[in-house]
Amino acid sequence: TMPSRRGRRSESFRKETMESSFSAHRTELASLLSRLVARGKGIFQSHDLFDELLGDILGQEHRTDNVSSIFFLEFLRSAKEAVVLPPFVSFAVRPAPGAWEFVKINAHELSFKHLTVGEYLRCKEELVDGGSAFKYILEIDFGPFNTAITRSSRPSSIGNGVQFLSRHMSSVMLTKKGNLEPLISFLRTHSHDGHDIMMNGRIRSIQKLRLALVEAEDFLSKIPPITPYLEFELKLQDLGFERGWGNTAGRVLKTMRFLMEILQASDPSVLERFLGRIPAVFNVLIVSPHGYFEQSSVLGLHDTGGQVVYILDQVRALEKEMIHRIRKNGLDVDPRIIVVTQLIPDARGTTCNQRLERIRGTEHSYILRIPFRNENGILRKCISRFDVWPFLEAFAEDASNEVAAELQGIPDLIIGNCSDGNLVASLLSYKLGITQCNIAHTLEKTKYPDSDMYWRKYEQKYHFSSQFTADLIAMNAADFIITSTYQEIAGSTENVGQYERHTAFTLPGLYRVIQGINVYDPKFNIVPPGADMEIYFPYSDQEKRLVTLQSSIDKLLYSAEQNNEHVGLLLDRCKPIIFSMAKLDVVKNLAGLVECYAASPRLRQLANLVIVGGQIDADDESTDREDAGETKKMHDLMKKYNLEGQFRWISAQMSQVGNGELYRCIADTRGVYVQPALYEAFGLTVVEAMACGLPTFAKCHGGPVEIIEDGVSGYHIDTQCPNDAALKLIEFFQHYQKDPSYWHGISDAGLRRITERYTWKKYSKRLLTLAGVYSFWKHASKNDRREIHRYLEMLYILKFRELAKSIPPAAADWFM
Ligand code: UDP
Ligand code: LCN
Repeated sequence: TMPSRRGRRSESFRKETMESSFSAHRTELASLLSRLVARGKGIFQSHDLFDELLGDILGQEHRTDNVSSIFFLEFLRSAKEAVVLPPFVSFAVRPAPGAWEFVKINAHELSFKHLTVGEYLRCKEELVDGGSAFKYILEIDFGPFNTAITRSSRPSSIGNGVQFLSRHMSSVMLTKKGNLEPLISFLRTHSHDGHDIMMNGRIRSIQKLRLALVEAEDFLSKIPPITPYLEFELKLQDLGFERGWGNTAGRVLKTMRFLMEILQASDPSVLERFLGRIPAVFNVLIVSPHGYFEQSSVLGLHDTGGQVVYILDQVRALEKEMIHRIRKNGLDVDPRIIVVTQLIPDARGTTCNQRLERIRGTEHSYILRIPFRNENGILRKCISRFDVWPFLEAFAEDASNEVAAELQGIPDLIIGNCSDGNLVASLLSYKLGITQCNIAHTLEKTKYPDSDMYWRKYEQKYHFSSQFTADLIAMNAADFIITSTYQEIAGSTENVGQYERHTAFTLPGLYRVIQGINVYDPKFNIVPPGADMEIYFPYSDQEKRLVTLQSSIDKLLYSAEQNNEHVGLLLDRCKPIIFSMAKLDVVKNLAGLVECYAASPRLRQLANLVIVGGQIDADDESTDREDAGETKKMHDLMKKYNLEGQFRWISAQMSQVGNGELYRCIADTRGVYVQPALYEAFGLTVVEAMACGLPTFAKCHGGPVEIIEDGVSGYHIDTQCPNDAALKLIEFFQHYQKDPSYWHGISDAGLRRITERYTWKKYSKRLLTLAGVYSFWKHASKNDRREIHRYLEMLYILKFRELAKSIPPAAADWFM
């Protein structure tokens, strides 16, 4: 699914090739265009194009025999979108991830011309406003700011920005004299709590540094490598070095040799290792403003899912790795991690009304809560993630003060989460000058098709104009962005990536984005998370199994009682269970799975279905506008299909430890996990289920595609097409009935996949290395970044603020 190395631009749609290929295929082209035009004005996505129109054209094998035919097919395959304004059809074609071209064809004459991005977006605008709006609309273009680095153009290089950046930095250091200066000044600025680390004032020039390194090397190579730092601290101080190079003579020597190598002839991999090794990060600030954020009773509440789990696991792993590194650097410093989130006075039984909360499993990490406020006072309640925009600026301001007081200093790294967290991170990073990392588990624009073009339609409910503007600002402000998968950045050969969807788009009447982001930007890095192996361990690990929880899990699954926590009944305990767990929102599509199961008599014969998610008896306050509809849908489906005896719906389960055992109990029935989401950027439950040894089925587009190898460590299903999913499940269970070892084969392979790739230890090592490299890059490119920061400031103040202001305030009695 990851695009191959094979030439990217080679198949670019040049005019001559296009002319000859179109004229060789006039009939097909004419038929395609007339069918599109017959549908009238509108916009069509590639799946509509393929499924209904192109299938028969593409199906004809014999056409692939010459160059123009190959080209024609390639054109059709890479057409992702068509805007029909009869008699014209304008196509957005994507020969490779991140590479877009636009062609407008007259359906009658079959004449065509290439369009610029702006012209193509104009066509979309015409669809919306009938061409009546002003011709001159604000165009936003980040392209001109990012010219300093020549980028790779191989799709396979996307998501490995750090490698590319190190190469760029070392070649610059080699070619231009004086370019080592930034490295020296970077090392010299290192301090902690007012004490110098790495170097003191004695080393003023590169010349001096070289000499000092030679002398230190000479000295260190003569003493035993295990000699502790304290024993030679004074000697090194004399030469101009301070603590931070290592805790023993051997380690100091190694770090110094890396630097000597860089000074002589800089090799990118050495530079990356050196920068990842030196102590750069002591204090980390993680920002996650919206929703309930706490440790025991919020999972499965609306807007609250993977992000909370992800951050808590991330903090634990990061703290451990930071302590480890700091000790090895020979420093006696405790790292601190602070997660800032909203303080919610009406906490509804959670701890979200406490200002400070220690994070379990850590020594020095806290949740710090700060209320949302405006001129009416402090907001008492938790509001939807779609409504937070007007509160964020004041939140950032308060956070900067409170964090400074907590830390008695400023953080070295700030990590934003989701659109709102990343915006706050951008404001703080700008104000404090600290390295900014963005994480956006799912960008909303991808979840709601055409939500950019038809933003007005969604505005009242979702305020996407604020959100998309915030996203643009944050992704351009970030020093680096980490994603869980390749798909998140640049999709695949067939599908458009989440960030890629921000390359060019239009919000008609508001502004038009010519270049929002470039997926080849070296700021992108793939760093996949893991699952906590203490909680999600395999069902077969009998000694570790939580026997004490099993009787309550048994009741949860099978008791006859019908209440707030569970409805429906499983009569045949011998059947395997099809299991799924998620928030009950539209995108997670739990109801879709229920319907898929309900509509297949054969599947109902073979297995039971268990769903965990949402509130069964939802009251108005605990659900948001979207979840309420899903709750009703679930109840309706149960009635419509009469699922009694085969289906159990269990409300959201808050205990991770309990859920771990639940996955394993499902595995005991030789069941499976199904992740039916319509769109999934990553899917922590997929990793959890696989880590517990459950064969897992998940969507064939999006993040899970990279986690699961289809047919080997699990299965890809098309969740848009319930029939496909049902058939694959039926096949699996039939296969298993004939050959019980089949289940074990998939289960074992899934488990192996997780332990090889998806662990928090790997994650935190990588993240800290990135923090080192990008901090240096931020330092070295400070002057070049001034222009883009001014541009961002303008976008923030002139656009974002106005948009956020227009969001109707929460009810007045929600304030205190
Ligand atoms: N989860 C849970 N109880 C529930 C629903 C979900 O504990 O009732 C947990 C689940 O185990 C997983 C997280 O919430 O750790 C959901 O993460 P995922 O990435 O699957 O989805 P998200 O909600 O973040 O989109
Ligand atoms: C984190 C996720 O993974 C998304 O699925 C959620 O929608 C988002 O947070 C909002 O809470």
